[in-house]
Amino acid sequence: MKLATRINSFLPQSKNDLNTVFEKLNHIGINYVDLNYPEHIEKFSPEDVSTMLSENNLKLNGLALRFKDDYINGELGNAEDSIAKSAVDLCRRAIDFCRQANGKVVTIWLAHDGFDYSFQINYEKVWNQLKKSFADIADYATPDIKISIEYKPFQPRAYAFIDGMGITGMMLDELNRPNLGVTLDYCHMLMKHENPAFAADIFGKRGQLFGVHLNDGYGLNDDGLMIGTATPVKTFEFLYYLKKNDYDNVIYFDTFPVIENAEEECVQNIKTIKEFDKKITETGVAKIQQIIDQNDAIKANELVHKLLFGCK
Ligand SMILES: [Mn+2]
Repeated sequence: MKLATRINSFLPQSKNDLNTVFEKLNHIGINYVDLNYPEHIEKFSPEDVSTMLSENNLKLNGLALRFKDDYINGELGNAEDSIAKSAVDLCRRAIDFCRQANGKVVTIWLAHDGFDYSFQINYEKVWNQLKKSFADIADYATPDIKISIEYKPFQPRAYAFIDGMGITGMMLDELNRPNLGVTLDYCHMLMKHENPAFAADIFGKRGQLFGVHLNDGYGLNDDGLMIGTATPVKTFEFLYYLKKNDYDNVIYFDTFPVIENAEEECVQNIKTIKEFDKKITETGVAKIQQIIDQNDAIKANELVHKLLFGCK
């Protein structure tokens, strides 16, 4: 399994030293890393990052854009042309850095493209602006870097623009770039009242699933709980579709241990995903599919009994 975890959960408990974080990750069995751009790499060159990672038996999965300060009223879709342009430039610099540091994916979560009030934005204008920007960014990243859109329905904005699987799918469809895909964040999907497995099947089947952020929550908030703790049945179904669709990219634990020790919390996530995976493998993808194909709620619940309680 290709596993990564949230660096910002480790930094405060590691004297804010990236190398100490990498040592800890290697020690507990994490093999991939996603870094925030520019936040995590400000002091480092791409070569520094490559060296630090390889010394700790880690590989760079990629970079995740973090837009701050100037971007609070929108990034790619900002109404000010100069700010929108600088957001695209930041993405281009992230692509350059990612390529030089041997990463594969640049993840874009548009935290501030959205709105808080009625009559606040021109939806069609923002849509066209985002489309043009994503096309530019994906073409700049061609052929070796993937661009992955991470959607979230709200927070920090009351309404995000790229808020769910539907509009993300529209964007991918209209742009039709082979290196443009999606990162599914499990908690974000629960916030949108999506069933995570649904998007995992649709995007997974189309070869558009470039990243997975696994965590758990209660749906009202981006809780970032340990995986499989709040909605284990949905987690089973989600992981089933990853396996069914031969998902071979990184699974990133996007969890927020604050009270907990970050290493212990991550070890628990690793243990949990291995247990889920073992149970799905033992039950069998073909067998599970056979049950789904019967479209029968009672049979589906029998499958849940089997997965959770080990019933025959
Ligand atoms: Mn995430």
